[in-house]
Amino acid sequence: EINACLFDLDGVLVDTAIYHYKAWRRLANELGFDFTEKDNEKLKGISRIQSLKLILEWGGIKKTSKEIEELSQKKNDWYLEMIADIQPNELLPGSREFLQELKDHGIKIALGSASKNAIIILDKTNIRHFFDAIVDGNMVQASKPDPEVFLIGAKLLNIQPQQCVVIEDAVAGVEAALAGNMKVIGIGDKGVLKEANLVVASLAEMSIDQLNSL
Ligand code: B16
Ligand code: MG
Repeated sequence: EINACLFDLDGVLVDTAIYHYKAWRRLANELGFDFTEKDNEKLKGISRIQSLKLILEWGGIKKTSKEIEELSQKKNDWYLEMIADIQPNELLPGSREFLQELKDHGIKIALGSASKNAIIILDKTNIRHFFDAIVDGNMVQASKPDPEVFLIGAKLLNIQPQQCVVIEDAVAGVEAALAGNMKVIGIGDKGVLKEANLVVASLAEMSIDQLNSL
């Protein structure tokens, strides 16, 4: 039986994955190279610093840790500019309705995001009140595919991992959920999120009944 739902944020509830991609690409372009949307899949769900290290590897560029810190700050400033005016209408299809349905059925709700900007986004899109627990990038040591972010969420909700389902758009996030002994629903492409127990195109396709059939 499923008693809790743990949500990833970027790319699951809100359409912010595109802003991360734009901001990282701008940085790469400034450093003299580019990367594709397919490369970008590898950046989803991993921390800011790890993303930057991967991008620098792609560009064959070496930077000191001080420079890496500055570049990651620069990307985050651009990202914050892009999300400054984010509105509830940038919630992905079905997000708010599914959160409401879970609430109505007494299923606990947690956030499990790698982002350090998660709270700002929950506030601006008016969905913070749905969450019984919020775990974000400021609270974890190890980033996805390590299960830490979801295990902390389950613990805060006081629900066993086996009774949790994670909803994720990133390969690293799907792996994290499985490593934590949780069920996982992928949002996006079946070919990419192969390991998930179920893959749907968006939360608009989700219903409570599907949770218990996992
Ligand atoms: P920030 P999620 C992740 O959020 C994003 O998928 C990933 O692209 C980003 O690098 C990471 O958050 C860190 O975000 O720079 O805002 O701290 O998908 O786990 O909600
Ligand atoms: Mg995501």
